[in-house]
Amino acid sequence: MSGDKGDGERVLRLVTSNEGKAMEYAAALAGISWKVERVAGPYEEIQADTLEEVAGASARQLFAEGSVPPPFVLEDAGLFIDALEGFPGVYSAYVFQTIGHQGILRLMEGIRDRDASFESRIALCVPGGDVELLSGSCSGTIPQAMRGSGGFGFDPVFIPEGDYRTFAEMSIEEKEERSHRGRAMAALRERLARL
Ligand code: ITT
Repeated sequence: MSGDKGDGERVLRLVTSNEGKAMEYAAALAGISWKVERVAGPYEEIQADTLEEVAGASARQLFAEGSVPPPFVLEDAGLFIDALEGFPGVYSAYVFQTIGHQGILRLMEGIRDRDASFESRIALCVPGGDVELLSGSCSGTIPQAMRGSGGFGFDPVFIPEGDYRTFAEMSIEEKEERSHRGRAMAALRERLARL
């Protein structure tokens, strides 16, 4: 049976090129009855207008290629800034690689509305090839300057609602309790318990 190593332990593959993301999955999925195995090779991210389309289409493509046996998960996430009409959104990876968090702060110079949200869409490909989507989101604000050295990506420029610290100033557990990914991973844990 796919996902069963033969000794009763079930294996979920996590496909990501992002080390920080992989660490968050390892922390959140420790202690469940699944062994999480990272597949570090990049997959071809399908271009689309929404995170769910990107995640869903990428997972279906990966299943069709047959290189990663299901069950596996991949995730598309992004930062959506209200005053920038949702930018960088689905372009977050590209924007992070090009202008980085300094670029985001520059774009936000002089803008009073600092509201933003982080969104996560996990695509779970189950044995047989069906793809299911699990979501998580986190509202917050963009600070005036970057703060903190933890986490990854845009973490130094995002303060979750109800807190005063950026994600980069939190421990991995504190970020998980509040974050888009933490919420999507909680839904994933529930789903895996029924798989
Ligand atoms: P994979 O697709 O290989 O998993 P990626 O880095 O491209 O890795 P995403 O497309 O999901 O991951 O994320 C797009 C960008 O959004 C990513 O480069 C980060 O800069 C940013 N991002 C996503 N989740 C984040 C988080 O929890 N904290 C900070 N930045 C995040």
